[in-house]
Amino acid sequence: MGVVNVTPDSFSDGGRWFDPESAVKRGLDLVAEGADLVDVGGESTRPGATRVDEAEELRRVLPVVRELVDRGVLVSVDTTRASVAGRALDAGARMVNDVSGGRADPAMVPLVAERAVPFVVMHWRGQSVDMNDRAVYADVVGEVVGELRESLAGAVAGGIAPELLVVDPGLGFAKRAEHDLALLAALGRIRADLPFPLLVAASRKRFLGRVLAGPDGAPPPARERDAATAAVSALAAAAGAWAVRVHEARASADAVRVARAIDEADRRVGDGGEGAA
Ligand code: PMM
Repeated sequence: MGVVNVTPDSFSDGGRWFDPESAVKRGLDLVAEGADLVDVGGESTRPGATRVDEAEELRRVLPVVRELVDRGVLVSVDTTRASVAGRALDAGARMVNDVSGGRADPAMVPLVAERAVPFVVMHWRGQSVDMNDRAVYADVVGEVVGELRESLAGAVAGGIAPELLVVDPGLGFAKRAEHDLALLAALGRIRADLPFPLLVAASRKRFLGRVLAGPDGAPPPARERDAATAAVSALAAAAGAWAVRVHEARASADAVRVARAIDEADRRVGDGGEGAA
């Protein structure tokens, strides 16, 4: 899943694809680099970000969704607003990626249920403006799994077919670096406890900056975290993730293909085929 943020202020690529033409070009480039799906968002969820209003979010997202769909791209819309999701689906988007997992807008689950499209349910503890204050856990994996289970149950109770749900641990959302790393270490357990396709969105996030920091403790800028992102993509794919959400697609697409080839080789060995003797 390639990311196109049509925002002036995303932490990772803020402002680069803010006009519709460059956003569309970016989406097409991501597909050419190996993305199967392009996620279009018009509201920054960077820690501390304040909300954009609905009209502005629509103004940013709709022309980009429409044009990418016209060019044959499979598009998801990254929004917590049911109204924006609905209009993006009308424009041809095929999936809703809601970082709040249906918690921000009570109209979201009914909308997705009615439209019967895939729905990404991310772990979320509240709006970005003060989410860092909520990064408090005694057992991060257990609490994230438990809270996701509630969101997933809410989605099913609201009429979304379970087979349309995708689950995402929400790296960086009300989480510190050690929380993100613990969640990545537990992808196998998360998959076992929440048997839905798993989306992992580590791309360029703060915890990677922390891991890559030099001796002075200074993290590299977001755009210098793509090799580390591809490393996470390989690990996530090896752990059975359904998709990785990334700002640069080529290295992650390759990483995913290598992980798949290794998995297939492993299955052949397990079947008593090649190498079993
Ligand atoms: N992270 C961002 C935005 N949307 N969607 C999902 N499903 N999971 C995420 O972790 C996620 C997201 C953060 O901002 P970015 O677009 O710059 O990565």
